Amino acid sequence: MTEPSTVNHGGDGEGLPHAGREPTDPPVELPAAPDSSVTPHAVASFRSQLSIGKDVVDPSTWAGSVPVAHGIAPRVRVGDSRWFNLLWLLPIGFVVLIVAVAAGKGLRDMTSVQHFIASYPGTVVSADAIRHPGLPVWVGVQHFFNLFLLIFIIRSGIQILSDHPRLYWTRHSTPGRDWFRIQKPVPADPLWTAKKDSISLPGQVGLPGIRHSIGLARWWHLGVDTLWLLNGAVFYVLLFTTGQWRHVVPTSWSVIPNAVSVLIQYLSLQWPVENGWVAYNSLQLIAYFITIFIAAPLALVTGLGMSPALSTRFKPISRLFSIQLARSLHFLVLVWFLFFITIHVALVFTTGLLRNLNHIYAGRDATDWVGFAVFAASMVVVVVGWVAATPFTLRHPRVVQRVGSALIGPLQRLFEHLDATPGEYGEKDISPYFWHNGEYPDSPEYTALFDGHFADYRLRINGLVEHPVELTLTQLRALPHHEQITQHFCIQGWSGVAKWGGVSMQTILDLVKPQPEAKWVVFYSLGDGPDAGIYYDAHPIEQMSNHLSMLAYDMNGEPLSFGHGAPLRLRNEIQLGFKQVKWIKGIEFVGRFSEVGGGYGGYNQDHEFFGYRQTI
Ligand SMILES: Nc1nc2c(c(=O)[nH]1)N[C@H]1C(S)=C(S)[C@@H](COP(=O)(O)O)O[C@H]1N2
Ligand SMILES: [Mo]
Repeated sequence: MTEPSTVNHGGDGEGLPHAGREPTDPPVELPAAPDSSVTPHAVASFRSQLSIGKDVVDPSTWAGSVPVAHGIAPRVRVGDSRWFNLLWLLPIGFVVLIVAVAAGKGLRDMTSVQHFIASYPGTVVSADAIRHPGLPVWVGVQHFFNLFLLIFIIRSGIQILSDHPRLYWTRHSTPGRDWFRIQKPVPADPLWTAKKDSISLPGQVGLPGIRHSIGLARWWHLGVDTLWLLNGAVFYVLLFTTGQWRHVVPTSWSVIPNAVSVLIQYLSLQWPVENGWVAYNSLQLIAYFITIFIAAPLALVTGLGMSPALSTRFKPISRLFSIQLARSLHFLVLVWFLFFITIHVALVFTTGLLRNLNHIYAGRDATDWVGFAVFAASMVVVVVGWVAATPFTLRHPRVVQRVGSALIGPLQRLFEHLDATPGEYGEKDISPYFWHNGEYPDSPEYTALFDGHFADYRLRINGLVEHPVELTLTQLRALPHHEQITQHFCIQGWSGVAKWGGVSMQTILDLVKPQPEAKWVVFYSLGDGPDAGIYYDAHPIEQMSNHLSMLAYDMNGEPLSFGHGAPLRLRNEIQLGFKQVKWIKGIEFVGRFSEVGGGYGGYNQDHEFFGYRQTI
């Protein structure tokens, strides 16, 4: 294992200059900082309670030895509380197919339909297509990268879904209001957590399969996404600069009757004569067009629609296009891709395999085995990549974490500079149900504080500050009150709106006066993480002066409950839920977080390979 204190994970001590208070903000009347007994020793005592994570994943001890938990067959809600098991679609689909074939054959016998097929044979062949037939080799290369990258995107996407195996239409993730689930109904236990709700997947289906491995799955998903989008961008550019777009963009409305004609021909089992080298049949053309120009961009847009930073900054958009709508649509894009891939592969194999493979893999119109040979070689790469991905991830999770972070990190860093203005959500938007998450504190220290109604609670703030302080809850409540109604985005996928009351982090900054060297603010919890060592998380100091960064002691007008973090928790609304440390006991200002804990910027970063910037 690497010695954490010597590792520099990206030099994040060199953060951005500390953004101070905005000159337009009204001055805050602060009581003098109370006399403090906080010593550098107190700081060290927090750090010594952290535990560094491991550098390999052992599925049997993973995430606090979370046991394997299986999901259930996918179900869709019909009406208020009836659930339709989607496995029924297999027999139903089979019957529908037989009926459709019978109908196709019946139609084919009708003279009017025969006339229709004669006038719309199925393919629109333009003069231009005849002049420029064929597929250049770059299409084949990009097609390969596209399919290779999609394997990891799809597998890790399913893994991410299995971490909160339910979908909703509104931002409220209310149990029973899910429209889709691959998990049993939510149990009645009021302290049931989203982590307990997560399910395991077979290691060769999910990536990496084990339960609650979302940190690693997200690096695969977001990291490979950047490569996939790059490949797609190159594809778009080449498509339009070479004229190849004519192969995949319908240019006349006659594609519609032609597509209907193709469908009838397929269903009647007398298939159309294909010449994909010149032009695809209209049904195929429409399917390619939807995949390239609708589904792929929608995958990006719906993906970004789940970002806390973007949603919090662009609230009017996210009001309508909520995280859960985005997430549901993102899932439907996956369904389209799976449907497309199945039909596409089936038809490639049944409509002249060798010729089709020569077209796409060898850029030539022939019926020999050349294209097949290239295809077979590329499939070896695909199979090796597929089989190796999970074992590699479990053996080298830090590599996955670093490479993923290198690929998507710059974009996440960019979104960190979005401050969000308060407002937009009102009392009526508050969610009827707000999931619990994380590991509850059970130490004697916490229990004693809780039993004493937190009379003995002290928030210690120290590190690189001019005025280290120790604050009681009464003193915290005496500070200027800040309230915000905001949406919480858990990394696992659920969301909820709540009203938080407490102290703005700007007030805390004004009170303790960070030294110029302070770049990161570390929040320590009274609770442990699932393995060992206390839960903590580091935030860039400039985000602490954002409008929606605060310490909350109230939730929805009541003192914070045990489950939601009593007596004090963090809110930094441009970041995901796991960064909102609950049951806070201390705040330390540091120059770089590589010296804290395992050195990756938080408990989940050290132990479960999350990233320290999680704006998406
Ligand atoms: N101390 C501590 N804070 C924590 C966690 C935890 O396990 N321990 N879980 C985090 C996660 S993953 C989420 S989504 C939110 C959940 O907050 P809630 O239970 O109030 O919904 O708390 C965060 N803060
Ligand atoms: Mo979370």
